[in-house]
Amino acid sequence: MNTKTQIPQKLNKIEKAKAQKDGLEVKNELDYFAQIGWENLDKADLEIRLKWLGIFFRPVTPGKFMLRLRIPNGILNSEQMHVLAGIVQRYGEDGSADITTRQNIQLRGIRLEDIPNIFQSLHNVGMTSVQSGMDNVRNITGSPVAGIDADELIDTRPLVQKLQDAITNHGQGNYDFSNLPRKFNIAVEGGRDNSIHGEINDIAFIPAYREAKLGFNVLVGGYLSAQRCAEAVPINVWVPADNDDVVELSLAILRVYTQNGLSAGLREKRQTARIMWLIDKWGIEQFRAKVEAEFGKELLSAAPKDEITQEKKDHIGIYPQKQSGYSYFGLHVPVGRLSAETMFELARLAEVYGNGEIRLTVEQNVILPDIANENLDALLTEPLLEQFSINPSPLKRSLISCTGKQYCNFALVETKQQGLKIAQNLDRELEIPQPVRIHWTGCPNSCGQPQVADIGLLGTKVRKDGKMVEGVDLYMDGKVGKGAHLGKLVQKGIACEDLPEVLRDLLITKFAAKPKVPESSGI
Ligand code: SRM
Ligand code: SF4
Repeated sequence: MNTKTQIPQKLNKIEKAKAQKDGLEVKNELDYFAQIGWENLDKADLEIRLKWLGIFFRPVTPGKFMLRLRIPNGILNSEQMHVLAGIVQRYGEDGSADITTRQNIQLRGIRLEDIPNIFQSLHNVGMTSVQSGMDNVRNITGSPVAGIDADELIDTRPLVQKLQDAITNHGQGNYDFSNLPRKFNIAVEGGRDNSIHGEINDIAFIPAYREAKLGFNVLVGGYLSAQRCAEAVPINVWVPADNDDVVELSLAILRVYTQNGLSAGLREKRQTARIMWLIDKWGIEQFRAKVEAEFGKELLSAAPKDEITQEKKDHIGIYPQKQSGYSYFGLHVPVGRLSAETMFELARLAEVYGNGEIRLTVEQNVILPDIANENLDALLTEPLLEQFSINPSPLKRSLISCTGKQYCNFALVETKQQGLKIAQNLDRELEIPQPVRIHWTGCPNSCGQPQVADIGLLGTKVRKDGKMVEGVDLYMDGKVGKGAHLGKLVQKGIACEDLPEVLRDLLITKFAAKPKVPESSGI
């Protein structure tokens, strides 16, 4: 085939690579890749297409790949966690894992030659990493306490699973949805606290009653990026929760996005390719009409109000479930970092005390559900709870961080360790009466969502004393839960070395923190 004459020149580099060979094609070449070694792979296969299988070449640690899974609704079982722990364990010091801001897990240290075996072991326990990166629908988030929350309106678990199955062809890969103009995020909320950050998803399903029937109002187009951050907007659609309309509507939106990507110019510039740009171009009415035509039946107008009535919960601590006699434990995992050891331990605790289930939150933490109340005291004595506390200090508790410089080549600053250290020190120095959500992100891509934070820190470079040093831009006043809205940039270019001082002042002046009184010397 003479690709040069068939691939439109105006396509961006990624689009050209996709037009030459769909990302999913590398699925059939993994044994061959394992044989020839990563150094001998075609550059586009290595750096672009492997991401269709969730395999990320890391220029910071060449040869040691990151594997991004899919954990629908953030729920996995102990057997699956065991398998993931075993995978990273074999890489010794290189092996670790992160809970992500999309209720998901990424594994580190992976060697390409092991991928065929790893994929087999994931398949054996019903897991997949397919279509978790690049121009695909990313891990689909749902209420972390689905099915156990007494205030729940809709159990999101079956809906999220059905969505994932339809979009990924039950984890096998689905060419119908493997060539979107850009990444795509879907979130399904079933509770009252907007636990999934509906406002920053390309599609968000938000619980709402229409004529006394329970279903979802639908928001579209929310996203964060270096170019622009946009809150999701209502599309004036309501779908019931008790049939397949959530899935069918999502697929219709994805088809409209995919099919019009070229004609609407989305495939020319990566920076203006998210679905919000299509909505802007057409206007929400025309966008809705196109989606309705693709959906194939009349779309109902949105319910007058939604049911998000609560402040966002972080789920850390012990909470009664709607099942009488049972509680869930929310464990704080500092900046989401897991080791093989802690993963094995989580699996064991879930088996011994719960029903084997482990849940993840977008705050990068873990929930162990279904703990019989008579076992609460015993679980409290487990050594893992010293590391993954149910009652962490206030700033540490609400700290979120993207990957940062340790593994990400986009990063302008180290995030996780620095964020943790500063939070711990300020927790020691200050009495902080209310939770303050600090989000760190290593570059303007905003994976650590600084715009949803009380205090958002976005990595940058700063000139200080004639030298370029690591710094951050400061965002403030992001609101989550009920009435969510994005925060604003309030100060540019704070050198990281000055940050503890700046944060201390902010906490005192804006969040009513007070310096702790030093303990009396007893003299
Ligand atoms: Fe992200 C790219 C990590 C959530 C916006 N993101 C990347 C890459 C793949 C860049 C790269 O190749 O190195 C990062 C991988 C680093 C690594 O080794 O871990 C990366 N993003 C992450 C994670 C792991 C951050 C975390 O520590 O939790 C999150 C993985 C989620 C998942 O499980 O799928 C992650 N990324 C997000 C979010 C938050 C969210 O979804 O709520 C956003 C903003 C929301 C959004 O997408 O609208 C986000 N990531 C981006 C962007 C900017 C997208 C854009 O439209 O411009 C990029 C760059 C890109 O796509 O070109 C990016
Ligand atoms: Fe990497 Fe930037 Fe995303 Fe952090 S925000 S993970 S530094 S791309």
